[in-house]
Amino acid sequence: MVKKYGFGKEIETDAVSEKIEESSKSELEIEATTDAEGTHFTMELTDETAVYGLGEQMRGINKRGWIYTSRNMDDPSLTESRESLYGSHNFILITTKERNSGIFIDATGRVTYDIGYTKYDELRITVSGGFDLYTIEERTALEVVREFRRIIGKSYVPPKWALGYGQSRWGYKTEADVREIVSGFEKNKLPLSMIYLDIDYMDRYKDFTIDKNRFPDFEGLVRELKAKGIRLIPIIDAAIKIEEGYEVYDEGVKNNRFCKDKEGKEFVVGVWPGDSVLPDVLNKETREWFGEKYKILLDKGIEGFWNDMNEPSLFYSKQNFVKCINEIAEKKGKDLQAEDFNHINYLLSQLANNEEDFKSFYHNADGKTISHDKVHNVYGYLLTRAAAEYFEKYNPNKKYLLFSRSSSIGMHRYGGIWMGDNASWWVHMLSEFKMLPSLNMCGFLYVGADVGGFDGNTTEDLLLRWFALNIFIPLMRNHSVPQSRRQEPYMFGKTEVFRNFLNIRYKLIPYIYEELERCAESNEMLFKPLAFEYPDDERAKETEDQLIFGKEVMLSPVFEQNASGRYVYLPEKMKLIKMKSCEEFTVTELEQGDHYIKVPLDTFAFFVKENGYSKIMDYIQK
Ligand code: MIG
Repeated sequence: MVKKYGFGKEIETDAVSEKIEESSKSELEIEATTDAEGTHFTMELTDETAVYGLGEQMRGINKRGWIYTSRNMDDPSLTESRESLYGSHNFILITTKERNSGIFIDATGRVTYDIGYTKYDELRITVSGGFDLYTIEERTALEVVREFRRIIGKSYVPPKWALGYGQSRWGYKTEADVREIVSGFEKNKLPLSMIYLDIDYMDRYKDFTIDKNRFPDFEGLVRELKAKGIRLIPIIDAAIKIEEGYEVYDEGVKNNRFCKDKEGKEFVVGVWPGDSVLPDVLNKETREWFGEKYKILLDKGIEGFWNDMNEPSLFYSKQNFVKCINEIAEKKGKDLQAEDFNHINYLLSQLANNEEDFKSFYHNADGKTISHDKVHNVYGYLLTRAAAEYFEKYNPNKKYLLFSRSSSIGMHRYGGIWMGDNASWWVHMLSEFKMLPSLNMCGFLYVGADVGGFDGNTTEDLLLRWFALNIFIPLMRNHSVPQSRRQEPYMFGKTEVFRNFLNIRYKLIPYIYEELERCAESNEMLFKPLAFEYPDDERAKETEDQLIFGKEVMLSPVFEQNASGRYVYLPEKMKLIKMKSCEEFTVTELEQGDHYIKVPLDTFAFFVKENGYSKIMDYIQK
C-alpha cells in the first residue's frame, strides 16, 4: 500500500506519474522532527534489518553501515569514501523478517541517509527543503519495488540495436579516426553497433555544431555507417558557449532561456567551451526550446545521444574565478610561504562545483523563481527529459537511444544512465555489478559502466573479464580517457576470445531485450539481489557478488585478477553453462550449496535455473 505525505515541496518534479491523494500526517508511522537543518526521520535498525536502494552509489547492495547523500556531483574518484555520485535516487527499501517497507522522498535538494553510520542501530534521514514523502508497505521486497515502480511510471526502453556493443573513446576526433575503428572491427570480425562521439566532434565544444574540418561530410558518414549497422552516437553537454552569432546562444539570450544571477543577468560558468551559460530546464518552455535543438542532429540521421556534464558540472563560475585570480595576484612580489601555497591551492580547489555558486544563480521554474541549490538534483533529469520529449514529437513511432550521466528518479522514463568516470580497476567491475539492482529498484533498466574502465590503463585480462561481466548488461560500452592505453578489443593478443564473448552477447540480445521489455512493462527488476529472490535463505541474503537476471539466469562473474575461478553459492539446484563460444560449451548440473567453479579467462560462465535451460539454449543455438 502506498501513502503520500506532503512536506511543502519546492516544485512539481513529476517523479511520480500516478495521482495519489495525500494522507494525514497523523497516519505516518515514522518519527519525524524538524529543525534548522531540515526534516529528520528516525528509525531503529535491528540486527537483521537490511536497507537497499539509493540507485547510483558506491559500496554494497545492502546499504547499512555508511552515510549517503543525494547531491549530484561530478567527481571522478569513485571510492568507498564517497557519499554521493552523479545521480540522486531517493528510494530505500527496509527489510526485516516481519516487514518490507519502501520510502521515496520526492525532493529536489540535499537528502542525507545515515544508515547506521553515526549510530550503528539507527537510520536517520535528513531532508533539506520541501518534499513529498511516500511510504510503501507490501508483503515482499519484490512487491515493494513493483509498487514503487508502478507509481513512478514505465521505465525507458531503448531501441533494440542499443543492446549491441558500443565502442567509445574520448579521443576519436575525426572522420578518419572513426573509419579506423570501423576497419579495426571489420578486419577482426568483431560485431559493432555504435561508435560514440565525444566532445571533439563539435566546433569548439558548441552543442549541436559539427567541426567541418574534422567531419567534412557528417551526413554521408552517418548514412554509410548505418548501412553497415553502425550508429554514430554524439555527446551533448549541458552548458552553452557564450558567443555572439552562435544560434543556440543568441536565441537563448533573446528569449530568456538561461539561468540568471540575482541581478537578472545570465550567470556565467566555465566548462569545456570556456565561458558559458546554463539552459534553465526547470522551465517548460526552455525545455521545449532546448529539446528542439536536437533536430539539427536528428535531421542528419542521428538516432542516439549521451548527455554529459549535466549535474551540472562546473569548472568554475566567472565571478569566483575572477576573485580567485585577483587574490592570487595580490601575492605577486611578496615573500611567499607554505601558508600562501596552501591558500592558493585551496582557492583553486574551491572553484569547481562550488556550493556557494549553486546558491547564487536562479531558475524560473514555470513562474517561481528558485535558487539552483534547492533544485540542483533534478537538473540533469530535466535536461534529458527535454531531449526525450522532443524525440517523441520528432518521430512518435521511433525509439531513440538516450542516456545521461546525471539523473534523478523521474528520468528513468526518458533515458538510461552510464555510471560515470570509473577507472580500470578490478573493484570498479564489482561497483558496476552492485549498482545494477539498486538502479533497477529506482526505475533505471538501461544502465552500464564504462567497460574496461574510463581512467587509467586497462589490462587484457581486466578487459576480458569486463566483457564477460557485461554480456548480460543492457548498456555495453567500452570507453576511456585520451591519455590511457588503447582498449579496443583488437588491441591485444586474445582477439578471438573477445570475438567469442561478443558473439555470445549478440546471440543473447533477443533474450535480454525481451526481458528488458518485460521488466519495463511489469515494473520488475532485471537484476535482483539473491536476497529478494530467496528471502528465507540466510546465505542468499548476504551474497552480493551474484545476481539473478530476469526469470531464469544467475550471474556470478569473476572479479579478481589472476583468479582462474571463484566460489559460488547456489540457493537451489542449477545448471552451470560454461561457454568458450556459441558452439563450444559444457553444461553441468550442480546441487544447492557451495561450489568452487573454474572459469578460465577464455570462458564465460553463468547459471540457469532448472526451468530456464531449454529456453536459453534455444537462443544460443538459433
Ligand atoms: O570533464 O567529454 O564522464 O565520459 O569522456 C570530462 C569528456 C567530461 C566526462 C564524461 C566522460 C567524457 C568526458 N567528460
